[in-house]
Amino acid sequence: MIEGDRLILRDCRLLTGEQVDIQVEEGRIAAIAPQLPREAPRELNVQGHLVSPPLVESHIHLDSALTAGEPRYNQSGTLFEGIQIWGERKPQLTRADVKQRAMATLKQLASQGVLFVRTHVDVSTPDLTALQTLLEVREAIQDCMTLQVVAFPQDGIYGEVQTAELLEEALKLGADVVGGIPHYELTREDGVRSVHRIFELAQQYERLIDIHCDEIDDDQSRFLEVVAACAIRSGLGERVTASHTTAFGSYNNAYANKLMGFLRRSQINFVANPLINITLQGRTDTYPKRRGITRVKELWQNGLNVSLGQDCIQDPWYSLGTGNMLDVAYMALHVCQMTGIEEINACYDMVTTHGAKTLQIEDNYGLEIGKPANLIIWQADSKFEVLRRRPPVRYVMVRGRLIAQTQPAITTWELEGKRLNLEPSNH
Ligand code: 17E
Ligand code: FE2
Repeated sequence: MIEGDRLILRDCRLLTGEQVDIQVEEGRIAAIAPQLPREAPRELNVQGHLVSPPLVESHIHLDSALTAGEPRYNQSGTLFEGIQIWGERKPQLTRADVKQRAMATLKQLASQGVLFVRTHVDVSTPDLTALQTLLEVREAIQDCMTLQVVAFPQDGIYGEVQTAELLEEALKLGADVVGGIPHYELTREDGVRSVHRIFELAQQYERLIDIHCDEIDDDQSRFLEVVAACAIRSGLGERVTASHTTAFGSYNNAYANKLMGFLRRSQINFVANPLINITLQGRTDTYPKRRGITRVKELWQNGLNVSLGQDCIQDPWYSLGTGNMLDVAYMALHVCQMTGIEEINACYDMVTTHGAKTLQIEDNYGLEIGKPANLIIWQADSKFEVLRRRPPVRYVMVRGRLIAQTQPAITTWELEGKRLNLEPSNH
């Protein structure tokens, strides 16, 4: 175990390709330069591997994680059956249950290099058990991970009488972000009203906004324009995030092109969740079948900030998931056809720096002098190679402390009696 006070990481490869040493003092990055003089008591030889800022999970639901099959599995594979099953599981939530599953999921994430997480937590409940638990978890893990809690009314702000109040109560209790789900409000008018209410609350309590927006294949689901308009008028801009926005993939191009201009003006962030939405969406299509993902490539080409999330790990919406952000980036790369080299590199950015921008944590994120020494090390030499091979994260470091390491798999061959040991980096 390497202690946090003083340390030099030797022979690091940065994402820019530069070869440098990195000096850590009292948990912060003190110097980045080629061949720093030997003066730290401890050294870690990185052997030319890639040193990156940590992965960022910008959209997950920790309250429902690890509940797949409880009380039953999702047979239709739709968002709506998922909401129904979750509605059956919700009455069984206790603090101990939520805490155990959230901590287990966070540990999965941290061991794979994710140190910054934004979780949505359902507040459409009779009480705020899950929300209060996640706020406690946020404090309990703060020395290791940064957790942002979104107060998320899964059944709509106006679906039941008490939810609007519970949403506000969640903010009073300390939720970091106001959430919403306008496409699931009972009427279009309620959806519009819910977006206005979310902006009102965000301004009153000085919180960020992250709305589940237009997560449906309906080309008439158009709450994104309402979110953009509110972001422009309020000036909240980059403090606002639109999650999912899968209907954007179904809009006609005439409307989509007009909207893109408004989105550029708004400067809001986008989160796509390709693993989930490639399975949830398109369920009412026969063939041709839609891909159920927002216009990630075009948003990125228009200079808008797009990050990626897992959304689910083993829950009523998605029974798979291992906490690996590279699975998410890899799926995005394929489904959005981002196969050009710059596009592949951008998919890596979407689970790192772009996620940090969505979370508005850039002041504490990145490999820069003075910032906390939070970093991960890949046995690979470029973003491209990380995504092509998807190796495990070799080292995870928090404020100069090594908190997790994973040994690479070694393949052993037996060929005509000779043993060959192949380095996994040769694959
Ligand atoms: N709730 C929702 O509205 N949409 C989702 N994709 C999940 C939960 C996972
Ligand atoms: Fe979600």
